Amino acid sequence: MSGRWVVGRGSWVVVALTLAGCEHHPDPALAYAGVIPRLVSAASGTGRFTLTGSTVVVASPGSEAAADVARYLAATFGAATGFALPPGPDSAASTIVLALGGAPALGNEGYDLTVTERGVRIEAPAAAGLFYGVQTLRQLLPPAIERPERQRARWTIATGVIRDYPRYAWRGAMLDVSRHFFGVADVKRFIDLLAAYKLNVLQLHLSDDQGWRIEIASWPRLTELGGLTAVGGGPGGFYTQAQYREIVEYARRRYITVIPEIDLPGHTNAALVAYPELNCNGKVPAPYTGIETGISSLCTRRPVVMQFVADVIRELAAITPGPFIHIGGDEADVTLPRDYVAFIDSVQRIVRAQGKTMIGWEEIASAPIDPGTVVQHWRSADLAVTGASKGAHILMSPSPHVYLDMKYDSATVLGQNWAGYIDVDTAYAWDPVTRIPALGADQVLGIVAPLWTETVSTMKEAEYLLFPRLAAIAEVAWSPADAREWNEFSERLGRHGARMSAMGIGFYRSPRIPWRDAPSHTQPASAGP
Ligand code: TNX
Repeated sequence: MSGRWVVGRGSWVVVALTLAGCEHHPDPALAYAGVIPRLVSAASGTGRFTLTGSTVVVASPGSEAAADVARYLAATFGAATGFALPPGPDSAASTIVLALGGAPALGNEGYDLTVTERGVRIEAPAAAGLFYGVQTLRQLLPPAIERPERQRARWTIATGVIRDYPRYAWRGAMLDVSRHFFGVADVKRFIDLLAAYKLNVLQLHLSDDQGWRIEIASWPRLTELGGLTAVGGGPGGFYTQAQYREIVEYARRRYITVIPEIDLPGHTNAALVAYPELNCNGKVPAPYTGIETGISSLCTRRPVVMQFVADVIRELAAITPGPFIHIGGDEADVTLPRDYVAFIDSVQRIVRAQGKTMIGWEEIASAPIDPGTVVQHWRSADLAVTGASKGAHILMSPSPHVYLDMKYDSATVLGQNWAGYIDVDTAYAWDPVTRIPALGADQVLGIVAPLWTETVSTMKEAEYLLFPRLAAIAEVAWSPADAREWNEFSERLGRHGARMSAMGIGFYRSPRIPWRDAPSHTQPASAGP
């Protein structure tokens, strides 16, 4: 194949310079250099493959998982192309092959993708790699592939070769459905957005002072009463366990693990409203619809509280196929430190008894946590280091870089600013390993970018805060550290704007990015707390 390697910084600059002004008829070969998160290696040739109504999808025989990725592909590409992309034989004239096998070194999520004039071949040791190959293929096609209705377009891809695999196994985002509630359809949309950028973890913040969002059959008033409220006095809401399972299954098909988070022992006003016996004074507190934190605590020494925690975690574990339960643990400002430590120790036993591994915000590092516990860093390097010294694995959610509820700049209507303003360069130009020098590279599990929703009440608003920062963070999590460079990324993101628009994302048009498409949206007005 006559190819041009587009890896290595020098050649990326050449690609970027060639691009100016060609957004209407992009050269398909340049698509290889445009993929976000950046590919580990890619070379494009001069040939062309065009997807047509007679293209068939060939999945590895005997693999239900590969067949499911094939169905996902057909559904994802079917809307804009109008093609059925049905299963078909290898001998067909135009094929997309999804083959299990190939280089074991690619790992659980890596893949090789080859485009010839006859078709596309994605080869991966595991089905997740096939899925990520499909996500890359999406971005090799014109942006119109993202539109929900049939397009008049030629679906042409340049011939080429890609080898790609992630840096981190844990690439996540968190959605706070407690401060404002987001229904099942919104969460599915959120999941689809994560999948498009090869993220694989969705942390759902299911309870807080302002609302309890998951049905717990043994404590029904949690949702009957605790689910009624939201920040600013909005309507609240909750998921039944059946709805929650539906979310988990939707995520599973997209290789995303859902991690349920119940915030304990602070952030519990909604639970106290429902069950005042969990409160030390036994009184029913007023429902809380403000945005302060550190205002509530379970009465950790009461036996009924441990019964409550055991029931909640048992029911949660039963609807959680993944190995992790997140127990919050942050900002327990009105819990006595010695009660807090004893409480976290007890909660850990309960989680362990359900066969799950406990995750908590970095504050749990002050308790006697098991080796292998996951500690989520958000503001204190010292706590992260303490956690690591106890054998915990550290998840990086450093608030000055990845808090998606921070404003982009002082003019941003939505969001808060206690951790600073976070424009795209701040979300991009940091590294999980050098962020806390005292941590060893092998102690860092990956990244989770949280979207707290005190100031966010619709998906449109959420997407404005998510994008383009989430695309930048996905690259920090996926792409090799030495392949990342801000100027090159800013050019690539500038060309990616048309694709985000086609995806229906009303993203923030950061002045730091040379956008190549015409603006088609403005900042959403704030719902306000
Ligand atoms: C701090 S980050 C919190 C959340 C708030 C967020 C707002 C963390 C572990 N706790 O309760 O929603 O700030 O930015």
